[in-house]
Amino acid sequence: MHTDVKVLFANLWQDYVAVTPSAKQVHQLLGSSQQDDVINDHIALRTFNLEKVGLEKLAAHFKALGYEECGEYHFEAKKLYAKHYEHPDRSLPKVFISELLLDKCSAYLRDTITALVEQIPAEAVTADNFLYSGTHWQVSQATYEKLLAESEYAAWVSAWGYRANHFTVSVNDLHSFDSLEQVNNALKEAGFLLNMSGGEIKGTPQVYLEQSSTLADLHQVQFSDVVATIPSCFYEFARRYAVADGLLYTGFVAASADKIFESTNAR
Ligand code: OOG
Ligand code: NI
Repeated sequence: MHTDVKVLFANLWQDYVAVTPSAKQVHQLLGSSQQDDVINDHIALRTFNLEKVGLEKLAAHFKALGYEECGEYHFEAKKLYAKHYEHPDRSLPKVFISELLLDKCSAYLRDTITALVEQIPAEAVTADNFLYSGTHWQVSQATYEKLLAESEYAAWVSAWGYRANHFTVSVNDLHSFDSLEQVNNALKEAGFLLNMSGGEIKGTPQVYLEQSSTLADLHQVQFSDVVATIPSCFYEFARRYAVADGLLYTGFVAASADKIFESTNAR
């Protein structure tokens, strides 16, 4: 496990930008002067509810660094379950971890994913680099396509493995933008495509959270048989509102998150 939380996020970021080149352009566009001006609200990770690599196994890396479990979320149609974690040091990004509930999926999907996960060496899961270690298996393009037909989420993890699925700009902390709408307009003018599922802005001030996201970059992936270009990772934008006690809401909104997942759908 990592001993330094800043090093963990730096490594997650480096791995993420390697397959999401647009993330650097997002920082150039929104940061007022340099990259450090963009503060991340949260990151998200994806996995399967298998004993070896379940949500809790990923969470253990963050808990060891002082993160605490704060909320849980259910996504019935997508067969997902998620929890979010916060650090006592509020300047650190929140962490959203989801898992696909394989017992609710087809025997084909369950068996295919179980066989992939069996190839991960047991010690890899607790190793320092697990959260940005990518795939530990080989998957063919045909298998990816077959998984995709049932679960976009399963297909994504089969292709990209363990890594940050997105980083999220904290719109509240941007100096040159006052609203999420302004941020979206700047992104669109710069040529970014936004995830329109559930509307360009998901959530409202009434649920204390507004979110938008880019459509995932299209990036080359090495399947066992061919190299192909598929959706990789995306950037999200979050604006939080104060709850009754004047502090910003720190949770997530399941109905909005349900649509954010679709940022990795095929264009
Ligand atoms: C997570 C989607 C949910 C949010 O901020 O609501 C989410 C994912 O796509 O893995 O990140
Ligand atoms: Ni998110």
